[in-house]
Amino acid sequence: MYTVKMSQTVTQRPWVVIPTYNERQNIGQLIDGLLALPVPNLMILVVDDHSPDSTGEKVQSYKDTDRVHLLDTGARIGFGASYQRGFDYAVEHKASAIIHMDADLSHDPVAVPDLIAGLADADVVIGSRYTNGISIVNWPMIRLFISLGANAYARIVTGLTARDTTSGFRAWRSDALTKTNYQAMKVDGYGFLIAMLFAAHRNGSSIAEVPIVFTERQAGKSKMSKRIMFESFLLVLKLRLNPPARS
Ligand SMILES: Nc1nc2c(ncn2[C@@H]2O[C@H](COP(=O)(O)OP(=O)(O)OP(=O)(O)O)[C@@H](O)[C@H]2O)c(=O)[nH]1
Ligand SMILES: [Mg+2]
Repeated sequence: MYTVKMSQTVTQRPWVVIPTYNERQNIGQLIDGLLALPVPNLMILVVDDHSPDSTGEKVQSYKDTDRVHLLDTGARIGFGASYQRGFDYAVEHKASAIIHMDADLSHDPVAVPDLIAGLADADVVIGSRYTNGISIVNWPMIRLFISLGANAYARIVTGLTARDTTSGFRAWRSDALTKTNYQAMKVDGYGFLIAMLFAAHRNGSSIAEVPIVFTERQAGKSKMSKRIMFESFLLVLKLRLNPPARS
């Protein structure tokens, strides 16, 4: 049973951080879904890499609600660097918890309260595609094999026990997030997500998983490249050989 005091502290000021590049077709539906949640104090930060499709302008159309913030990075700084900027922003705004998720509606906002509730018992909660069998809608078989293989590889090499080490849908207690020293990580894409989880594991943060249903994007284009996948493969080896110092 959750202790009321603990969950109240964490739920006081949660921020959702969403990196975007050309997500104009998706971002409105995502923001609407988040604003409709029974979490009235949930704050939303979109970190947009100055998308040419004017994703930023779409976010700005929500300026009447002070719950939606836009951080325009001014150029394509990348997924990992956008998260670094976004986390800094949320921490500066005294976030009690930080949730991060993709903009392409693969991550259903309806799961956000479950992730936040999980923080009563854990420092990090992963929205996991692989804790309840396999909960993925509309993925080609090859994509599933690559994801399962990447997860098995990351677990074996790093010693992480989570089933879904590359999920981009997670909730963090602010102190656990800060303790990862995420600013120092110089990796992009899935590698950034694995590095953060590994740092949390090394710091002794408790990591839990709650099942989510992941749905393949319907609109817009994927930005994750083979280069990013290869970099992530190398990063996992580097983490094993040269782990970050414990804090
Ligand atoms: N700010 C910023 N966001 C990015 C960048 N690349 C990807 N994103 C965002 O990161 C999230 C995940 O990217 P996706 O392209 O959906 O990657 P993915 O989910 O691994 O791949 P798919 O399943 O094929 O869509 C989305 O919200 C993207 O808009 C980038 O260079 N900068
Ligand atoms: Mg996606």
